[in-house]
Order: sequence, then C-alpha cells, then structure tokens
Amino acid sequence: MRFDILTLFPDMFGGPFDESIIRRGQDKGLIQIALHQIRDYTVDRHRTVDDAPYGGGAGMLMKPEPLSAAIESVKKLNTEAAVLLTTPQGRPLTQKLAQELSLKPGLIIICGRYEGIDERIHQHYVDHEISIGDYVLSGGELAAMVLVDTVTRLVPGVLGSDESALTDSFGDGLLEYPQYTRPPEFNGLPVPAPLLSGNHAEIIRWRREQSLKRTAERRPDLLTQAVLSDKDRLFLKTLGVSNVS
Ligand code: 6GU
Repeated sequence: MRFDILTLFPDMFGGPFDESIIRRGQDKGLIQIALHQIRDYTVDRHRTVDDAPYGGGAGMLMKPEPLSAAIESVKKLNTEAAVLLTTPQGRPLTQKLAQELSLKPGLIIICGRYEGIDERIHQHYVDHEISIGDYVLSGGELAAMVLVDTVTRLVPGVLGSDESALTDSFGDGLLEYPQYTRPPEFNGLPVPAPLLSGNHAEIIRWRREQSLKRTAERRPDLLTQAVLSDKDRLFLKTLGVSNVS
C-alpha cells in the first residue's frame, strides 16, 4: 500500500511514522509513505496557500490552485489511489471503513488546514471525506496519522501472527476482554480464577463473556451491530441486555 500525504506540515509526521509498526511496515516494503509539502506547488513569490472566503467570515481557506497542482502531481506517482480528505465534516472513521480503505490500491490523503478548503477541490478530486471523531483538531495531520496507522495494521504481513488484527477490539464488533500477566496477586487483586485453571474451554468462555459484559456496559451501541451467537444472546440476557443484533 502506497500512501501519499499532502500537508503544510510534513515535519509533524516524523515521530509516528518512524517507530513501531508503521516503521516495520515500511522496512518490510509492505507500505510506502511519501510526504508532500503543498506549499511547494505554489507559483507566486510569497508561496501563498490560503485566502479569505468569498462572502466573508472568520478564518482563511486553502486556495484551490496549489492543492490541485499537488494532487495532479501525486496522482502520477500513485496512479490507482483513492483520494481522501481529512475533515470534521467527513464520514466517521470506523474499523469497517479502515478495512475498506486497506483494499484500495493506494491512498492519497489531503490534510485540511485553516477553516477548510475550497469546495471545488472536494468536487473535483476527493473520493472520501473522513473524520476521526466528534471533536475539533487544529488540522487534518493528526487525523491522517490515525488513518495511516489503522489502515497499515490491516495490510497483510504487517502485523506478526501474535499481533493478529483479528482478535483486536472491533474485529467482531466487541470490545476486548481484560488481560492479566504475572504476578497472580497484585495490590491485593487476584487474577480471575478461570485464567489460572488451565482449562482452555473455560478460558475461552470467560473471555467471551467478559467481552460481552464490557461492551454492554461501555458501548451498548456496538451490540446492535456485533456478530453474536445464540449463546452470546443468552449470556447477555442474564445481564439484562436484550437490545442486540
Ligand atoms: Cl479529520 N480534521 C480536523 N481538523 N478535526 C477533526 C478531524 C479531522 N476529525 C475529527 N476532528
């Protein structure tokens, strides 16, 4: 998967992209990331990337011409890529959307800044507008990093077998069960008995029930979409939960 990122702040990406799983994905040749400074596509002496909105109002917009030139240029490097724009007006990023995006031949990500970008860029170039949550960021760069991280984890071969994305929260639409390591008692709190039982079937059942219980308590909205068995529904019923898939 090739990512091309169009931004006014390429230096923001150094830390996150140079460590851990994203670093390893690049080192293994499974993902490529290229950062592009939008300002490099200006043609005026002041390298102007923003301008005031027609109709007035606070803040500045990103001008269309540098963005257009940047997108046209980057499309030649990532020919089949989908074009994404990070914006609080976008479709909420979910694991399902990340899975869809991980199947694209490549991704071009435009990081919105200022109060937004000229609408004609959306119309002409953007395939998907994506938001990472209902809160305001100073710009789309952090959102782009989140996007690259979550998609990279889904590219085959990036995660080792013991990090499999399948058991992560949201893989089956449920939150993860609680985990424990040694010692068997810490600050007076014991490790739950089923985990020490050595009984594999009992461990599997306990974990499933904990996932269901946590999801019911913390994110009941997820239960209407989760992949549930009859046994899961019976267990949820003992918790007094019936509004499920
Ligand atoms: Cl993608 N951009 C900005 N500026 N703020 C956000 C966002 C994106 N997603 C949530 N808040």
